[in-house]
Amino acid sequence: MAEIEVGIIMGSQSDWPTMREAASILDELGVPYETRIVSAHRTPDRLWEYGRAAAGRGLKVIIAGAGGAAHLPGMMASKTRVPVIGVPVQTKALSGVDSLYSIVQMPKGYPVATMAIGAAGAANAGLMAAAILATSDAALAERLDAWRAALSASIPEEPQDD
Ligand code: RP5
Repeated sequence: MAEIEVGIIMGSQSDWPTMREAASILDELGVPYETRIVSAHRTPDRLWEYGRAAAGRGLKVIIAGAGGAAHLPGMMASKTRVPVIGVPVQTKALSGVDSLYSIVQMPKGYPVATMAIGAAGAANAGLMAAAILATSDAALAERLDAWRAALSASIPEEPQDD
């Protein structure tokens, strides 16, 4: 079985409908991953342990999604040198702007590659993770190129009436 190199983590079960968009993309591209609920506030010890072990376990990318006071991606980036891609989950109260601002404005030294708010951001996180792994995996690079070409080919040249 292929080694798992991508971790998809999220602050809550309620983030999964968004974060499964990242998982779907990785499924399409044949990239194995693991999924975990790791909350910065509710399970800080779990966060610490996941970050402490991440590089040694062979993880190459962590996709971290959270909403509201979304500290998970930044805290994970502080705990591991494994690249962290942050997904701001859309919230009811502030539409995900709270999540975005909580994730994007990291202090110098601990970067988080922050995606767009919501489902598009989660899907792009999957694509970004695949692109990172594709720099050292020629077969995955071919699959990613084919995926991108298929998307491009699916876009009509002219708009249609419904
Ligand atoms: C954050 O709080 C989670 O990432 C989630 O987006 C948000 C709300 O969590 P629940 O109250 O739905 O569990 O930690």
